[in-house]
Amino acid sequence: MSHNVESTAFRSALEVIRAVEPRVADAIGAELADQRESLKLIASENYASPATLLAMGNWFSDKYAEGTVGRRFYAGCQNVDTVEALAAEHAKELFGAAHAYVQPHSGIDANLVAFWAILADRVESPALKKAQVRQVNDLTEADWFALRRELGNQRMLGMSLDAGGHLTHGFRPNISGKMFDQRSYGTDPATGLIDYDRVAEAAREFKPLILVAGYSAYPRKVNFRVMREIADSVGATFMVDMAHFAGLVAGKVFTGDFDPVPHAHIVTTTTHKSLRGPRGGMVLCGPELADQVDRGCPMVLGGPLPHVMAAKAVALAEARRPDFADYAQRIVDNARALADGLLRRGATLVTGGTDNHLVLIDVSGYGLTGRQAEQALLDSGIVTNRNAVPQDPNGAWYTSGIRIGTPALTTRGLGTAEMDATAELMHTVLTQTSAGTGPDGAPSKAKYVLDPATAESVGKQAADLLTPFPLYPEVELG
Ligand code: DSN
Repeated sequence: MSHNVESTAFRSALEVIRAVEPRVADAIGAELADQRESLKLIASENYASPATLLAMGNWFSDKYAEGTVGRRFYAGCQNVDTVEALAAEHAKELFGAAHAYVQPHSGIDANLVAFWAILADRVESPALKKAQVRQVNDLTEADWFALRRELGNQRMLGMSLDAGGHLTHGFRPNISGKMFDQRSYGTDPATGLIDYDRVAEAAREFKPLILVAGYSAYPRKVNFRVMREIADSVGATFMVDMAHFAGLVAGKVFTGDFDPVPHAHIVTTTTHKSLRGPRGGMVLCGPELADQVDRGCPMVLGGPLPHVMAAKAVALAEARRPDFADYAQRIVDNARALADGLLRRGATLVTGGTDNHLVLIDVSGYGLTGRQAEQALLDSGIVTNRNAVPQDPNGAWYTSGIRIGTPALTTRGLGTAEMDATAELMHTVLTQTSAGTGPDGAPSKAKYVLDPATAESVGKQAADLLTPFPLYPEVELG
């Protein structure tokens, strides 16, 4: 039995929880077991360090702390101030940003904070000006009406969802698509790549207040210098959502034109994807937007989560260590090896490959929808998620794509040889699965046929692949 501190910490915590509600303790233990056993290829997931996880489980969770460091709406926030300031300091140093706001609870929240800050900064509104100088009580009904009309009538240009953009970049089912008069740019149908001339043309025609770059399913780098030039040419504020690739920016894999921080007016991110921190969000900006960004809570956000800010401080300190750069480079090397392995075995990849942490497979060539492929892979111990491909005929629910990413497996220590083996396992499942039919015999977009013996054999090989790379080897729950 191990007696290291991590095992002791987690075992003790589970013992305390078990005394109150054993089913919760069991579920936590089961989650670790499941994560240990699965070949996790979800591009947006990772494994935070024990220190990051432990920083979240404490009495900071009990504290209300609306406001910002040193300027709270509640008394007794001196320790919250310490961790919030530390997290912001680490973020500024890591990314070379003038200002960091570490309160957002998620990426969506971070984007809402940024939208508010940009609107407040950019929209010429006498009513808004009055509100900003704290004369809210003096606003007349006509002022409020003008304010709503002025704020609610602004334009955003972002990447379309099926080209790899995110829901919060103006897609209609999300509040961003309802708040803004939105238009999107896609990718070149022949190459799958962003066509910057087309983005510039769309910007010239549409004249957005905000130009958004960033993605959740685009497997290539984005040239943020060029995007900033486009934004400047039409007087737009340039916002980058780097949620997916923040770890690659932190690890200096994306530098120069591909580092969003020097080029964007405002950058948002999550902290739990390639950055490998706790679940949460963050906003980086220059001094011009800092004051509005800091109004995120209570303007847009509920009370800050001090326990998560403590964990952000820990994870960001980890990301400042030299070995994080090595980790970030290995993420990209692994994604390339996975893409190459799939291509060699005949897969069709959107854009023909990758230069970041993710790969998007068009599974229509196997005669499958994304939903069928996702489930068949899951049956075989490989966890992925279905995702639309550009101009997807199957829409966002069934889709024609499978998105995979390497941040999590790279954390476990798997390397390029294991990525090739993973490609082989995926190839086996995708070529051995066929589309099924519904009860009426009609073709189904959800049903599929895969010999259970094949699924079992692949699942066994996937488990064998993971055996030399134990997850949280320092944690033994006994
Ligand atoms: N859910 C995240 C992802 O998987 O990309 C983005 O919101």
